Amino acid sequence: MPQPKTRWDIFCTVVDNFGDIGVTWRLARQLVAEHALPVRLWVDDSHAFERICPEIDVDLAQQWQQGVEVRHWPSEWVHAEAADVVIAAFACQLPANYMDSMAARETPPLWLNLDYLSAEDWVTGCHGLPSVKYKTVQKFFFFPGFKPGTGGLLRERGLLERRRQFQQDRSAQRQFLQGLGIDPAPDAQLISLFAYENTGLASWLDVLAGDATPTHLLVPEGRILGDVARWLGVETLTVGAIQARQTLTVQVLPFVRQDQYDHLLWCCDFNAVRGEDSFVRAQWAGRPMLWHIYQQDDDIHLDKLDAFLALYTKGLPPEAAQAMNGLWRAWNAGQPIGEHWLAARKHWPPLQENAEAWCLEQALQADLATALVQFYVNWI
Ligand code: TRH
Repeated sequence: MPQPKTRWDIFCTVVDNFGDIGVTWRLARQLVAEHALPVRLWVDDSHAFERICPEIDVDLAQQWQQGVEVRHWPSEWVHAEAADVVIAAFACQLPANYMDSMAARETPPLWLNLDYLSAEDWVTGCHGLPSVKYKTVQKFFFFPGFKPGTGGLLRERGLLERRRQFQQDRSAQRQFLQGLGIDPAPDAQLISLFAYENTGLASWLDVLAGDATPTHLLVPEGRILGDVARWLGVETLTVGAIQARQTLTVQVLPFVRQDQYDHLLWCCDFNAVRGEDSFVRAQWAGRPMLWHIYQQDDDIHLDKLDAFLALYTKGLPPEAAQAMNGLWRAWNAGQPIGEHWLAARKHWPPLQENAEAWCLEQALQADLATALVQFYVNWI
């Protein structure tokens, strides 16, 4: 293991939404809490950060949050001495002066590009390869992933034990939900819905509303709310709104801290998630899920979707795998998913077992923070 004083800098530009800051904030906290490393997290957009960490003072250039030194990444860079390990998240461009300060060090730092998560085969071959060089400083690719030979997934120590304990404790779940003002009917299925705009939503809500089993749908405020409001036939939906149609109750939730969001996922029977970080957290929840992938140019995200589906459904009986594939593909094409939902419901027990088995299989890999620390140890 490295010297305790090995200093780490993580750079994050918020491109859009919350995934960039969501991933880097989680990683920074884990490096501090579990590896006792001094970590600076440089973020260019404190307002996005504030949504998932309300303690952030958006006016401060420097502050400490949960042991992490949080630094505002200004457009006019001020000098900062380069750390021993430098992580550029999602290929963000480091300030030119900082790169010079990396090159000016007696021993060059380990410079890593923390890439996007993908289940595609090529990731294993590219993980850990050298990338560009700046003067004496070599950059390396670091790929998170689902297979041995990748950098793994972010997973805090003891996460699955905590999750299982919580899922076995009905009163803890009730208390948590009540804290968010959620009071579902005892026989209702709980579903969380965090997604981008999606024209396929209405057909799902139609089916849920007409179902014999009541559903309590929890929708954190965000991009899908417009589609929900349209289906409900209301002008707007704000935090706290509760609307019922037949057997479906829809409730709009505020954005909560990351660990609260985890607990929400752990409470739900089914989680619709998106992007990268909530997608991973739903896997650790061990419950059936639906992924709204982040759209990329030329539909290259569809290859990523298929690559993940192939891995995730490999342990399912063929009909259940087919139902899952149909549901996920239709959702990501913005097509009606009502029929696909009903098809998936027919295979609920295997889908539940698969969600837990997948989670356990993924937990066999080293977590991403530990893999990063190990990468550094091997490198020196
Ligand atoms: O917000 P996302 O769509 O993020 C991203 C970005 O678009 C990014 O540019 C892109 O590269 C990436 O997706 C693939 O979805 P994601 O990744 O799930 O991030 C959401 C974060 O917000 C995650 O850390 C969980 C957190 N969150 C909360 O903390 N509280 C909440 O209430 C909710 C709903 C989410």
